[in-house]
Amino acid sequence: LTRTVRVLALCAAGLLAASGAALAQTSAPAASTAAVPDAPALYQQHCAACHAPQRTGAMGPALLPESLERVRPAEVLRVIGQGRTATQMPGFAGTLSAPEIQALAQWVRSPVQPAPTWGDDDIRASRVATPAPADEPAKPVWSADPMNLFLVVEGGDHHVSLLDGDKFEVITRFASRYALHGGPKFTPDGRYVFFGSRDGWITKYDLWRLRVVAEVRAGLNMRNVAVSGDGRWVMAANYLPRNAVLFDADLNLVRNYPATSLDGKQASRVSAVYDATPRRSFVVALKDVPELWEISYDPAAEPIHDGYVHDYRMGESIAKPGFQGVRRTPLEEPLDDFFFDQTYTYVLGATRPRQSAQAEGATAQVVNLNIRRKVADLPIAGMPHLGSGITFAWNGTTVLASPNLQGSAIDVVDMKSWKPVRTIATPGPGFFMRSHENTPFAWTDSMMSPAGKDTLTIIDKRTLEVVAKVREPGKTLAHIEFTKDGRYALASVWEMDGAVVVFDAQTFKEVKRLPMSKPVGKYNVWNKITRSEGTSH
Ligand code: DHE
Repeated sequence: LTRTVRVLALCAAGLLAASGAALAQTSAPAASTAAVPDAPALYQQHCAACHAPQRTGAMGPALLPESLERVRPAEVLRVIGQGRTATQMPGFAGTLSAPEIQALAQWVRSPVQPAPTWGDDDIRASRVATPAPADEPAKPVWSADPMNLFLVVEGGDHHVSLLDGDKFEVITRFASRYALHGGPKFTPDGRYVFFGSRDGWITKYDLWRLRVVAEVRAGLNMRNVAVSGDGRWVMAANYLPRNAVLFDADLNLVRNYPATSLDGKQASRVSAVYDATPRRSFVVALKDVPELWEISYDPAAEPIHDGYVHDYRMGESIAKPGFQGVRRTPLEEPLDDFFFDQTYTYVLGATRPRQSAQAEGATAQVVNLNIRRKVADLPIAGMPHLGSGITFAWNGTTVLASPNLQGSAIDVVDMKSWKPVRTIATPGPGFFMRSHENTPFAWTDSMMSPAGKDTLTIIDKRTLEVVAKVREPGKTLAHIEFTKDGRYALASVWEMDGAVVVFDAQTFKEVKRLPMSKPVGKYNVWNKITRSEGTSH
């Protein structure tokens, strides 16, 4: 776990990079002779103008313990002292003494007192919308296959590139909110996309007109967003505040769901929310409370009151919670990262080791959403990254293949018996795995390992054997996504001066390379909206 955390911290380095932010400079250097630097006063004097008085972020990113969790202390010191190039975050080494910088770096990791809040009024006040003029034609301003577009999230300088997936050319590149995380989510027609940032911003972007349509800040520290299969609803999962928030498709607040246990006594961070289109619901995992939530957006679903209530009219195996009501599935252990089978009956979830527990290893579990209980334990050692898993047909059954954040392996599990069928060795722990219906191969990275981070391992889905490796020596090579037809696999050179590399999915040869600034992820419109079995949804 320590190594995992260290690598994640490396990935996240630069949280202080204030995109578009300028820290307030004062003309007089603060006294460097003070015995104990007054960090709160220094913060208000030098940082509050951009990062907000309560450190919740404004033009600059939030500086809360939750936001800084994944940034190394040395990096915080470096950014305060030297600033960040290509942003408006200046260096303070000439203004503040070393002990003052040290004190500030330490203090921004302490909880804000009183704890910052982000209520319904804050959410509503943060919303900005720029709808399309009524006389503007509703058609793309570019010529390309609208179903074979890729969005590439470039974490290096917080931009997004829109890529023509046939010509592999950039159609446009635009600035994003600071530190997007999780996959952008598309409306079912592929026209609009919603991005979520770690600081809680949701951005709705019109891919046809190449414009931001609306933005809202859903929370102070967010995990991800989901868009309903009918394109009418957007839900955000937050760590801070501890809630899930429902919006309409124009990002107007609809309902705020505090993530509390049924008795109201325990509040939980929300790990993630996903859309379950065939069920017409959102499924929400709570990190600290052993419950899995399902919230229906089916207008035909009658409202029920919250709780562990069975609908006796339909028997126990009811699938539909009431419209916008919370149906809770009680669990033994909270779920973190999770994944659905292709029918959306089962949730396969990983349980992260508790911080207090001594490397007991993660367990993974299978929950049947219809009967609303756990039906199996998945015997996977290490830390399976189920959210990045894929499914495919093998040997008369359907299997799940999942990367493992701790083990140097891909775990393959039979989805009928829920038994492991193979452990495929890789050069190191990996984060992402991808395939496509039209290719016999699955690709995975080993980006969590210093030795294997430059290698993609290609596995034959028919034999479950490794058939090839693709390398980018000394660099991090990770995160794959296929074109609409499955003919090409696009991978990221995850460096500041990185690239998206296009590989022929049959020969594994490079066919094109597009320079990008740390392209953390890429997302194909068609594969996402059709819920391809080879990619995340
Ligand atoms: Fe992610 C997706 C959780 C760290 C890059 N990551 C997700 C999702 C979850 C998740 C639940 C699915 C959301 C979705 O797509 O809607 N990620 C976590 C963690 O719990 C973890 C391990 C620690 C944390 O503090 O968040 C974590 N993630 C990272 C990183 O360090 C990565 C590598 C770099 C970064 O930018 O933060 C990272 N996560 C990603 C990416 C996706 C993602 C690129 C989307 C993958 C996709 O193809 O759909």
